[in-house]
Amino acid sequence: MQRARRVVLGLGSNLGDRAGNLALAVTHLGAERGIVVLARSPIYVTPPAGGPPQGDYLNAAALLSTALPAREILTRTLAIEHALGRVRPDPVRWGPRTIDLDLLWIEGEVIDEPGLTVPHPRLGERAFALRPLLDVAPDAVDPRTGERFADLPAARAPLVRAGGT
Ligand code: A4P
Ligand code: MG
Repeated sequence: MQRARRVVLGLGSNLGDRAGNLALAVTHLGAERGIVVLARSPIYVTPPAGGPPQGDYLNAAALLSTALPAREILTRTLAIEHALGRVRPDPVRWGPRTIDLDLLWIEGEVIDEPGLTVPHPRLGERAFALRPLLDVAPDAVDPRTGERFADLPAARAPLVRAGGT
């Protein structure tokens, strides 16, 4: 069993009770054996990137401490997505969804396997993923390059916080 390390998940929702979906996902994560939720970011309202015309997303991130292997974390997040009503396979790529949980970053780990890439391949370009990650892990470094995520241009892109969060 490896030692616990920091893991950041990206959370997104643009269907149904969006804020409720994000909150429920964090509740489910905290109820998992072997996972401790250390922090969650503010919630941001973000225009959809890619995909068909669809409503705005709420995006956030959760900082976890866990010794679980990356594959096991993915299995658990897929189960939580399912429990929250995510329909798979997605009817449309990058279409609207009740909940999307992405494994954005695992401290010190690079994974390139079929069905699992960590850090998340589009993390560096997407303010809606990068900014919440930096809220909960401001010192996060890209293990592939040693570069601080905070130094990427997308880290400075403006993002709108949801009211009351
Ligand atoms: N997979 C591989 N690596 C990972 C990882 N690091 N984390 C595989 C999670 N999953 C990973 O993902 C498809 C498959 O990717 C999974 O079964 C897993 O084996 P998915 O969640 O079914 O589909 P997806 O999320 O639509 O695909 P993808 O390519 O991950 O899309 P993105 O990049 O997550 O984009 N706009 C805004 N404003 N906010 C958003 O949150 N999200 C998307 C989805 C598009 N536009 C958005 C947002
Ligand atoms: Mg996803």
